[in-house]
Amino acid sequence: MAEAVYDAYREEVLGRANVADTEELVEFYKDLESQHAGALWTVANKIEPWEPVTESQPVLWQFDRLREHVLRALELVSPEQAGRRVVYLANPGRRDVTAAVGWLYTGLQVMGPGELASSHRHSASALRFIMEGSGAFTNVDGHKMTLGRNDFVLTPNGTWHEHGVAEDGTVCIWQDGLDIPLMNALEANFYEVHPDLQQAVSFPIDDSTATWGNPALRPAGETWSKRYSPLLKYEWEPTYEALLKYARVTDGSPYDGIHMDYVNPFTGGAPMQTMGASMQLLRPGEHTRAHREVGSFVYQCAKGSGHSIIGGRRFDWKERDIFVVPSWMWHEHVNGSDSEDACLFSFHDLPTMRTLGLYRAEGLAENGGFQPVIS
Ligand code: GTQ
Repeated sequence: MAEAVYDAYREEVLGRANVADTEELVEFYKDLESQHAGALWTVANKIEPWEPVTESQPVLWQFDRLREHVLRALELVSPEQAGRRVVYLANPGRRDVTAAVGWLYTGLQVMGPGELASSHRHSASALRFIMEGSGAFTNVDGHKMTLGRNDFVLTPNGTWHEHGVAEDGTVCIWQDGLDIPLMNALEANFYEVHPDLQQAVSFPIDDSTATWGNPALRPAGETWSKRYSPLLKYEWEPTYEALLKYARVTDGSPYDGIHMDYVNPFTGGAPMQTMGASMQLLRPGEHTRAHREVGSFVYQCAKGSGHSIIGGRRFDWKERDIFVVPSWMWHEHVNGSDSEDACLFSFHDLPTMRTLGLYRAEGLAENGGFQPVIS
């Protein structure tokens, strides 16, 4: 049955709104409108869809096309002028908000040697994934961290944070991920500038990773009561090593290959309340099966190359490219190389979905689990 015919059938047979316009009804709708009111049955099917409907489109941003524009921002504005010198990624289906997908924001931040951005805090939670350059650092509530390639870093909501690059460093670019659109949708977003512009460094450099970032070892007697992870920086080398070790003993997920979540080491749960992140390894030639999930995903290729089929469309990616998967959209990943592994970093809003009891996932049953490719 064609989809439109099936929808009409479901509406009639399954008791969805199905009221034809008459002159009298149109008059009635106008009268209601003048009272800032409306008849539910005119909008019911739209506001209560059978399943999640996304306005976001699957999109891929090629880094080698964006990079020159990001570097141009370095010449055009200072961090003092801009606050944060960032080129954000805008989903073409979401002109109403600054969102990359769903209620998630992402952008590419660039800073040069000796530059400093002032300290602030906000209701939005933030994370970073380091793309290139050396000497970058961030200070989160007095915990100063050095940032290396493919490191994953947290800036939980409510924490003071600022970024910079050491005098002897190079131009650095990293990806920012924030739940700004979600905070604004909830009308819950506050923003504050630190009174000192630069906060003090109150702990030894990289103390959070030294304390909490050791595999399966928890510092004896240390406790933690905040709602986010005490580990603020997850370094690339141990992450990649963990994936390689796990790959030796598992077939992995049929949908995601060798797939590991960044967790709060104190609870084993999500690192922040609203957003989580993962790193996955696709073995040479691996082609995962299609599945879909309630939740929005922003991916960055951290290593290798391949393609993903998202909503029936093919997106080819290589290192540093960024792409998004909207909620409840079929997606599958392919490592295009026969000899090299490929790694995809991703962040998502699954902690929000899980907290609210909304998370669901399903695998594609038809066609051996692979989508027909439209384009
Ligand atoms: O570094 O705090 O890309 O507040 C957008 C908003 C980065 C940040 C962004 C922000 C930040």
